[in-house]
Amino acid sequence: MGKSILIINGPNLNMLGTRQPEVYGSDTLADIEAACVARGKALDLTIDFRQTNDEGEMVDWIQAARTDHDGIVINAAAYTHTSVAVLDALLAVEMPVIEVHLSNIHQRDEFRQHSYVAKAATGMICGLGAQGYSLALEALASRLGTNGGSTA
Ligand code: CA2
Repeated sequence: MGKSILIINGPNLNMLGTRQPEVYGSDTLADIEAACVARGKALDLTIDFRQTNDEGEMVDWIQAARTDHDGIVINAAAYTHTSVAVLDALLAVEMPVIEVHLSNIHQRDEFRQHSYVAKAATGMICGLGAQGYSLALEALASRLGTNGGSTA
């Protein structure tokens, strides 16, 4: 049976496609979800795609993933740079975690260049726009040993 992947999107990512396309691309979050579901199908992964503007809700979702999911893709957005609570939840979850950012956070403001999430992440993809989510699913499929996952 296919593995289940939780994809978590943080604050303001519900606004994607409406402003700052030069930074974040022109895809909406619904476009990214559709691409993830399609990629997941090819990789035999079930995709649970969510967005929240609430830090506590994000922590609750990460905690629940322990029993409900096999891997996590997370774009914690602004909480990436501020949240020890999200880091602690990720450190406790004991499954592969891939951090994704649409923009290259290392080319941006200094405060965006530090990630608490990175401390708990198996790997991190940034600067490749929406494609980063699909690449994160490839990485998880490979680590979880599902059909279609490349070994790269
Ligand atoms: O590059 C990324 O994916 C970020 O996680 C996006 C976050 C930002 O705080 C991180 O530093 C990097 C912000 C997402 C806000 O997205 C908007 C999109 C359109 C309009 C307003 C906000």
